[in-house]
Amino acid sequence: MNFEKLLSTPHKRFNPLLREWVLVSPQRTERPWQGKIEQPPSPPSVAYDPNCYLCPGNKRAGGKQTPPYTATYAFDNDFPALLPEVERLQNGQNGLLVAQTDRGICRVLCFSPRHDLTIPRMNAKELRGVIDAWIGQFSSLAQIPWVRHVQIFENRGELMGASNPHPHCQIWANATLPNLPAREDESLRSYRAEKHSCLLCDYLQLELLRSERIVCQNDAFAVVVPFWAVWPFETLVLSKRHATSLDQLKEEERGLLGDILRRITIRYDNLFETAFPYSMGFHQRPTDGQPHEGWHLHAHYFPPLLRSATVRKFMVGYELLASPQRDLTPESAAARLREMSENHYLDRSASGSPS
Ligand code: H2U
Ligand code: ZN
Repeated sequence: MNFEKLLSTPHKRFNPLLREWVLVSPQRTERPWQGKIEQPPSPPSVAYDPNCYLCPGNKRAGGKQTPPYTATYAFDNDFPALLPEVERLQNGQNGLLVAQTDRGICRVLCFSPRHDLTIPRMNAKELRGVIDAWIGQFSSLAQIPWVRHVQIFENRGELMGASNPHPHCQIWANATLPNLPAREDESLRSYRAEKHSCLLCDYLQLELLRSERIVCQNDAFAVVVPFWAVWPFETLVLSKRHATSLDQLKEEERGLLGDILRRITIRYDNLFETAFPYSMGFHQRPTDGQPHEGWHLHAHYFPPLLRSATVRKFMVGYELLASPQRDLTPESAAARLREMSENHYLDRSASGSPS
């Protein structure tokens, strides 16, 4: 295929993980914008906020007390979406009114006691603390016999619906495989059955060879704007070694995961010199007791911003009714992110050079 020509011609790209198409319209990037302008987010400037539910020593919204924690802090969500004990109910009238109860555990993990310390501004030790907490949460939840899936995710910024500016993520564990991991599971399994290799290992090799969509990498991880990206600056973080879940990462790889997450989030913040909003999360093997050797650990970043800190992409119209669509090509997005500095803009001196 002539990939060069794709960069100026409307076309569809196939997402092999979700087995769906995205429409790419590169000829449309100059389209004028007279629509919604968002307020740029103002990053929290205080290390401790007496009114924050998640700061150490404060009272939470539900009335519980947050202890004076000094590193990471995980607690059961005071307003959980799922409950561990529910009556088993199932309904399937005519295959049309289908419902069933699901049980689950929802937790919140504060990344640090500091109200203003986001992932891109953490040092290696602080990042390692977050990664160890993720691994600890994943491992302990995975051991619960009825837990079949553990989802770790971070909503960063008001634009993504985060309800609190204190850096944190959520962890939802439940008894059934949710929609998107289930679709990825099917794709990874059928690729393995057909080709006797791993879809994401093979994909990463192609991307490393071509390099046009690689944003950054280290010895253990690579960040790529996927060929089939939907969001303007969407990225995929892939482990270079075939590991099925975070708990399989070796000592050195855990440090390198912190390094790669810091580097991609600094690039994101630098892109529009703002606390770049996103939803991110890890996809890992199901936790039903089977080995799931075909699974390949990865993280998705889905940021909504399009052309500045104040203009976002809306998933509306054609996207809601027909198919996802993008104007900026994944290759241009990768090039933009690649040219960003890995010194955070807030750490630069007034002269503009890194401090
Ligand atoms: P988000 O910012 O991603 O919405 O996550 C914050 C979560 O923290 C949210 O699910 C919980 C909310 O229910 N929370 C508590 O459990 N206790 C509180 O005191 C505040 C927020
Ligand atoms: Zn706080």
